[in-house]
Parts: sequence; C-alpha cells; structure tokens
Amino acid sequence: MEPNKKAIWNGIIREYRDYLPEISNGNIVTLNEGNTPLIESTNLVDKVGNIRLLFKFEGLNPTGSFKDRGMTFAVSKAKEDGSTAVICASTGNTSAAAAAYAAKAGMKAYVLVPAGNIALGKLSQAMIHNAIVMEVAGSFDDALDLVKEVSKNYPVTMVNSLNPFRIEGQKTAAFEVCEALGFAPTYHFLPVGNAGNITAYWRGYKEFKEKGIVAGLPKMMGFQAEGAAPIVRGEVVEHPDTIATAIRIGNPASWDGAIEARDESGGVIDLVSDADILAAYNLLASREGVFCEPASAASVAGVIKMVERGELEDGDTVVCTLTGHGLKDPDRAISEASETIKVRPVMDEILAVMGFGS
Ligand code: AN7
Repeated sequence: MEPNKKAIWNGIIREYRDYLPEISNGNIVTLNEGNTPLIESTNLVDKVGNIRLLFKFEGLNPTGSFKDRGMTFAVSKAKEDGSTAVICASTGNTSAAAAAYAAKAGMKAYVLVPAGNIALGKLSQAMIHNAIVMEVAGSFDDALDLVKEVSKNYPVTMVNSLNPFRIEGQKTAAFEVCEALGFAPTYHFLPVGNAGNITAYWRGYKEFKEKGIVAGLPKMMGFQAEGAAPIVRGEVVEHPDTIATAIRIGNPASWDGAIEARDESGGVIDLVSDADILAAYNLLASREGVFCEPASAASVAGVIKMVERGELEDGDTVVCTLTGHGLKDPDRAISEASETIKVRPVMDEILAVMGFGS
C-alpha cells in the first residue's frame, strides 16, 4: 500500500512552517515532535466541578517533555548557522532534549545541571545521548549565568529559551490546542519556571487570533512552586526550593514575557505549595491514568486552587499543560506511592493479598 499521509506527522517545523521563521529543508533536525494528545478529564468532578478540563500531555513528546518543540528549531537553526556544538543550563528536561537533538544533528552538546537537583530520568537521557554533562555545585540560575558567558565568547550555540527559536517552536503547542478544540480555551494553565513556555503559548494564541483562525484568547494562568516563586513575589529568590525540581528557578529568563502574558490576557501568576503539587500529581496518576512529573502537576494544582476560590465557572473550557512525563522522576513516584507487597510464589499468599483467601 501507499503510505497514509494523514497518519504521518512530520514534526512541528514542517507542520507549522507558515507560522515559523524560515529554515531550509536540509537543515531541519527533527524527531517528529509535537502532535500530543489533549486528554479529557473525567474523574475530578469533586475537585473541579463542572468545568470542561483537558490535559495537553506534553510528556508524550520524543524525549518526554515540551522542550522538544523548541529544541527542534533551536538545533536546526544552529545547524543552518554552521554551528557544531550547543550548550544549555537545565533543571533536566532542556538538557535531555538538547542532548537528543544534538545527537540527531551530529553535534556536540554541553549541559550544565544543578548537582543533586535533577531527576534521574533526565540525567540518564543527557548521559546516554552522549552529552558532556557538568553537574554544577550550585543552582540552575548559577549555571545559566555561566552558559550565557560561555556562549558569548566561544563558538557554541546557547539553546536555553533565551535563544529566540526555542520560543518560536514552543508556541506550536497553542496552535495544536486550538486545532483540537476548534476554538481557544477560556483558560490555559501551566507551570512556570523560566517562564519561556507561558511566553510561547501566549504568542501562539495571539498569532492564531491575529490570523483569524480563532476568535478569542484564553486567560493565561501560570503557577510557580511556593519556594520558587520569584514572579509572584516580585523579586529574585536566591535559594529556590521545591520538590518540583524542574521549576526550581529563582530568576526566570523570560520574566517579562510571563508578566506580559498575564497582563494582556487578564490572567494570573500565582503559587502552589509542594503539598498541593503532590496531591495533584497523585490525583492525575490514580484517577485519570495520566503520569506526569511533579512540576507538571502544578498546573492542575492551580486549577484546583482557582476552583476553590470560585474563580472558574461551570462550562469554562480549561486546558492544563502537563509539561513532562512521570517517568522522568521515578524516585518521586516510588516515594509517593503505596508500598509493594512481597510474596512467595504460592497461590495462598496471592489470594490472601487479593482478599480471596479462605
Ligand atoms: C516539566 O529543563 O527550565 O517556565 O532547564 O521541565 O518554560 O521554564 C524546565 C522547565 C515546567 C517550566 N515543567 O517551564 C529546564 C527547565 C517542566 C519543566 C517547566 C520546566 P518554563
């Protein structure tokens, strides 16, 4: 048979070419990222009432997070510029994506991660894709300062979200949400760390509105972790701390973009506690069958908080981005879950556990 064209997704650059800066075909570096599902929530009515809640599950990208959307573009542009190496600071997911796309491009990747504060899955990805991994005895913010300096003075391309092509690629997630719904949602919730993603989604929504593809715009709702909430507090957090290591960031690079998204859309940037994040993380896994990483659950914790405050109304369409896959942080899942039950290979013991014993 002939290949079924409808069944083939060519990655966000080829699929959204008309909305992105130009790039030649030969320089496109892709792992066919994007086209992630918008999953309808069905089992959280007691927490969120009768809003229509949907999860944009970005954990189903090739490296397991939304970072792939921006990385395909940043690495493709680096290739077009003749660059042979990329560098980034990362709480984990950016480094995993940079390492994978650099491998695909035949480039070198240098990644700086905060020692002791990167989830195991993410570290394993950067390592197996053969990046040079530097564990910095400091914070993400320290690492980003160093990366900015290095990329200014040496021939290596920075692929943090200060690289404008990262935001361009990431905005395509907003296009997909609009296309899946047939309109822009009432609210869009997402976790905020470096604030690149909220900046990117807002740009994407605005572009679809300007082009007349959708009539409305969502209110942008960003949520930081309580111990790492510089935008909410209005000042840099010197020693950010949260179990959601992905968003353990005290001085976001796209701070202004987040403020703009909030103010132009009439939205909110607020915080949620680690306990709220973990409660949402557990609810998603145990009731919705969706395993995201802790930082991702900050968006859902934000929805629950807003519902409790009476901010959301029945009938509102609310999209939550679940930014990364739960497998990124297996240690957290195991520490949150109930214990396994050790048994001998004996039928009586199995039946006793199942409650079928005599
Ligand atoms: C799962 O990988 O900053 O507000 O270095 O991995 O766009 O920074 C990761 C951020 C949310 C926050 N959820 O997004 C990195 C990094 C997950 C993340 C965020 C991140 P931004």
